[in-house]
Amino acid sequence: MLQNQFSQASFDIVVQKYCRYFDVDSAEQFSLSQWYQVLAEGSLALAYAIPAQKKADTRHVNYLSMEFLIGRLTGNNLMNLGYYQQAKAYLANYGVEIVDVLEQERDPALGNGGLGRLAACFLDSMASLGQPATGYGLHYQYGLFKQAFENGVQKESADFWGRNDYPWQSHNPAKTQLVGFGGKIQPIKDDKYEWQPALTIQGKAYDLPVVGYQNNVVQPLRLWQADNDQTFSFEKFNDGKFLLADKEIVNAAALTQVLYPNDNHKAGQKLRLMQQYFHCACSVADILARHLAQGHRLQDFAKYQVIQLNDTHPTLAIPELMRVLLDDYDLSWDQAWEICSNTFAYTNHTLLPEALEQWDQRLFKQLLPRHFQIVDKINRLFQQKVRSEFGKNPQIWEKLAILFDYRVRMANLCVVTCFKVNGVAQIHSDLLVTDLFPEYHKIFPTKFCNVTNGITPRRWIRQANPKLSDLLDRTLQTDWTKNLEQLQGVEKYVEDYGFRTEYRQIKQHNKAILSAEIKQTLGLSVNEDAIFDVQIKRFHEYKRQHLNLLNIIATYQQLKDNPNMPFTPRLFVFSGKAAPGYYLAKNIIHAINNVAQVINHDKHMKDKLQVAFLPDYRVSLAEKIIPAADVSEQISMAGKEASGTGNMKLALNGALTLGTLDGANVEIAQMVGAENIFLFGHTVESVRELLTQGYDPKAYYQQNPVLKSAVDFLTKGAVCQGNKAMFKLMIDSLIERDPFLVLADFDSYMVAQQRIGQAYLDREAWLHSCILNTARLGMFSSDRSIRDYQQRIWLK
Ligand code: 8GP
Repeated sequence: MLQNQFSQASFDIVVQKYCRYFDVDSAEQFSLSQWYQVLAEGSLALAYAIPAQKKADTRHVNYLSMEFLIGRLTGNNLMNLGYYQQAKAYLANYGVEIVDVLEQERDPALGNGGLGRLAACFLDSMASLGQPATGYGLHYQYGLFKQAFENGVQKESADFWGRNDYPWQSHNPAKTQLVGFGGKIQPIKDDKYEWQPALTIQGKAYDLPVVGYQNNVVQPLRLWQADNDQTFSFEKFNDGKFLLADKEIVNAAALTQVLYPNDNHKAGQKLRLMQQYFHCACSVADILARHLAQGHRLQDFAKYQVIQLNDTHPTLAIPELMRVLLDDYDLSWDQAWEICSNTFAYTNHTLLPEALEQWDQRLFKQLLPRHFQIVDKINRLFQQKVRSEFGKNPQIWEKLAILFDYRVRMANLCVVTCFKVNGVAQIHSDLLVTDLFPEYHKIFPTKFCNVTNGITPRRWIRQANPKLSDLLDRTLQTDWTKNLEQLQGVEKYVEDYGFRTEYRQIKQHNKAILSAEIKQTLGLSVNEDAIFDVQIKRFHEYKRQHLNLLNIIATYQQLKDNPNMPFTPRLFVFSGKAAPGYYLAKNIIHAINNVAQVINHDKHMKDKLQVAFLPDYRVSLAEKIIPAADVSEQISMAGKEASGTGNMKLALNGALTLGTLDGANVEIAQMVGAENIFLFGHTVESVRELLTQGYDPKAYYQQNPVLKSAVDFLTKGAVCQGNKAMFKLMIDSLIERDPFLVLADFDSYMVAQQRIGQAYLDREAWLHSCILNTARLGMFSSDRSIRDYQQRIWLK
């Protein structure tokens, strides 16, 4: 039962206020964006009208993440509050459509991709399940860059998302923290030191309400913003000479200005290390303060708090908690270690070596002298343990050391300290043990576990696909969003004429909405009866958007040579950003755009083959693309995609997966059954075999005329405007090295695409598969993931 009733009066007050602010006589004169402000502020008041939860006798989850890709909040929060319909009616009284108002909201792009969006889904699920939790992140002034295309080339511009005017945040002055950097350490006694930082920065808390799904739970996402501390001392600052060179550091606010635009890649800069420490220091202080304020004893910290590290980015929370316990609370090393090693748990999101963070030891020591000392001691104690397990074995120590070769390895610090380490899909968790951390597994056999990712059905079906939600409501007569496994109930209706007709119409309706978006953004009229084949994700070589592209080119060439060949019309939709410094990924984007130009301007291809690359991929755009997709491209090289979550969103909304046996595709295939998914390509095992035999991509290129001609297409004519070298970066990488086996999987991929073309012709069988995908994807709710975290990690 909801305790609060939707209050028209509270909205009336906000309307009055904004009539004054906007200098208008009545709300009839509000523009849509003004209505958005009113709606968001009114909804925020309703969220905070829900009383704070009483102190629970369970562990509080502190979810530390440098990224939270929360998406638009107003519609989602109104839905979770249970007031969406009332708010809609309220606006309708003024002749205003709520959907038009909600379109005014900008997405706060406070993350890069997978891991950031996962964090947002988890917050929603924790609140919806009543798991006491606080999300801790950073209040970036600029989110992930905005992407535009100039002559097909990605251009980045600053995403000034309106941090200061964002209606869903509130400055919480009670929670301000102070964070030190640099300086000196003074020994006091034994393991106790006094750290005298050279520079102190203020961390201000900005809270956003995370609203549980119709359960009267609201808990914070707390984002830290750096500011100059009033007690800033130039004398001390000058003392830390290394900081002097960095003028920008004097301006503390610079610390939370930018989000590093890297996905699956480490960003080794000093400012990034400072950001990480700032995030951790503020969060640890806040967690400790809350723990003590709730009347718990310090010794019981691990009993009442768990700190979940979303990848290694918040690893500094470990030495920070150690430092505070040792130096400020006077605990012994063993007491402090006991607490830390029972409080922290670590989630790994990638096996890619270039993404595993390591810091230069000198930089680390300069910025965080006391933390370095603590990490050094953890490392030395661990070395003793390794020796007792493996004897004195330098090769093994080289792999396991936290400090090695003047580097500080964050993943190793996490594995050594945390009581649990998890991967994000079964295959990934297995590879974590067999490939990345086998020796650790030997030392700590019970530490490793799997929690397969999930997505929140509130945003990814209920909000993104209202028509499908309505059909599911009427069919299942239960609120399936609370227990997504109930979607199994749909299986009964897979042959039901009425259900099938509606399901089909909904997909067609969603395709029409996406077509309108494509028309508006790109000026391209698409064939709404074509297969909508979608690849939406960050650009990375391992995700192999260029494999998709090569098939598009080959298909185009076949259609040119043989215009009457049987062919099921296709619309290929791409969306996604490349890191600004990742030139190869940007080259792939450029190539897709130029190929799209050629194909879309070829009148013989009209309604047959079209390519739409929608710029500036973000949560709100994903919400439009996903419900309209027929085919979901999940084509990474096996062993490289930790999980994927787009694969789950697309399959739930009735797209059939075209994928490799990688990440969560493996589990999706198990759930939907082999007949309802299109698998292709090398497996983890056969990748390994091929690479040990010695892989020669050039041989594939030379021996396969279809492939050769597709690659060569990129060096000829209109696509490269006569500049043969335009896509050299990509082509050389493919032919000379091909680290992700694009050429080796090309044939198998093309065959799978042809199978899809065939399968789509039998529209009844295709629909059958789509419905079964929706019915069988229930386990991929992030509610299930959170329950797994509770059982396997948090509640032990
Ligand atoms: C991503 C993985 O690539 C993806 O497979 C997975 O579904 C997702 O995490 C959530 O678990 N990894 C990242 O987003 C990542 O490593 N990002 C960091 C470098 C920023």
